[in-house]
Amino acid sequence: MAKYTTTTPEWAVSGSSAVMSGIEGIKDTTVGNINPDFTSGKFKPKRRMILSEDEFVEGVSNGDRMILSRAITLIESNNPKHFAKAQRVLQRLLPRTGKALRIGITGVPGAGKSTMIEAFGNMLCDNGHKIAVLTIDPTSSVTRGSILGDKTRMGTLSRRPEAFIRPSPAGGTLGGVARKSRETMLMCEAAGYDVIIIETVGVGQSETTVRSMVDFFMLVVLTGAGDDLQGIKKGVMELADAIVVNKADGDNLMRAKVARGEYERMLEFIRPATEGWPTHAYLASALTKTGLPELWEVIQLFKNKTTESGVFQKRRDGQLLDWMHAMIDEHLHNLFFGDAVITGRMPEIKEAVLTGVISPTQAVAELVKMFDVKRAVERQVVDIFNAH
Ligand SMILES: Nc1nc2c(ncn2[C@@H]2O[C@H](COP(=O)(O)OP(=O)(O)OP(=O)(O)O)[C@@H](O)[C@H]2O)c(=O)[nH]1
Ligand SMILES: [Mg+2]
Repeated sequence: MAKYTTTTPEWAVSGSSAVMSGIEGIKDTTVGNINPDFTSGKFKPKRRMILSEDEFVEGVSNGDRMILSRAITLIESNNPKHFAKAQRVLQRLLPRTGKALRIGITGVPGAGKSTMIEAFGNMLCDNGHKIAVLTIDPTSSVTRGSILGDKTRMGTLSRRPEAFIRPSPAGGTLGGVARKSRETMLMCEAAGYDVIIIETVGVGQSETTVRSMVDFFMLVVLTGAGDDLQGIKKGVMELADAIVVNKADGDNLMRAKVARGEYERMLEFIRPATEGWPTHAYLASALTKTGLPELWEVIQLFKNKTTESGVFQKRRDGQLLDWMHAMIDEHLHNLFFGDAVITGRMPEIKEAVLTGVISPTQAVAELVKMFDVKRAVERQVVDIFNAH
């Protein structure tokens, strides 16, 4: 055991605080005072800097959490080289994906989503499942904060070997975040996680994005009649397969029951999000863990019913094609607006539209023509170059 000793340096004013000695045996690693274990080769850093494509594929397939983490980092990287490598790895892992149940959770900040995921996740792990928890928060540019926040809120879950928690990728457009999260989800599936939970705070468009990635989507709400209910956007209720009135515990239980009834009445006027599955409101408490086994039963029933009717697979197929279309849209958008000819001519064209010289329709036609011509010329140049 290292022993602390305290001394008072000679320059210190008498009576001032003492200085604690270092811990014996530990040296800092600033230049000139390198831990001898490093130089003697006794201590080797565990992580190799670069993993090969094969190592990624093998590591993820074997459920190696460290390699899975690094594969996700590769997916999140904005470096084109990393992008290409991540895509090759993902391509090879695709046959191992698609087997998990994908659950989305949304709700206002403080509704208790993270606490619920922690309780729910622990329950599922106890039942032999492997859970991956992802968060999507396109508004947050400081993900470090949310990592810490969620890891403490999901403290017990994050320490379990059967659970893997990964916060939202940093910054970027919602489109970029969506691609990264989708591919992260696939990586987790390839690593053997059989339940994927995606949390998003219900702001802006992120809940629509999560809905487009998951099989089952639930909205976590709080009690409070009248005014509070008005605050929930009807649009979000239309996306939900279940509404969970959380914090149905203690003094709040009665109010939660009332709120549940009100949600049930509202749901009568809303078209269910999933064909053949009536959306209902349920009571739960992430704190006392009541209602959670019942919620899992509801999700299982949903899965069985929609699998039988074919709606489950139909939704997944639709999601894949929508994803492809969204990426085509984004790609073409970037190609067009990033084109030097277009950016060069844009101010002039905008001015012409604003002064009524040309109509917006004409403006589009001209811009697209310029774009086409430029690309045709570029192709010709490449052909001529290749011919010589
Ligand atoms: N009484 C009670 N309190 C709860 C329950 N679930 C969560 N809380 C409390 O509500 C607060 C917010 O919970 P979080 O799980 O962080 O909520 P969240 O929806 O993830 O919040 P954001 O991630 O900020 O959007 C915490 O102080 C929790 O302790 C519950 O079932 N009952
Ligand atoms: Mg949270």
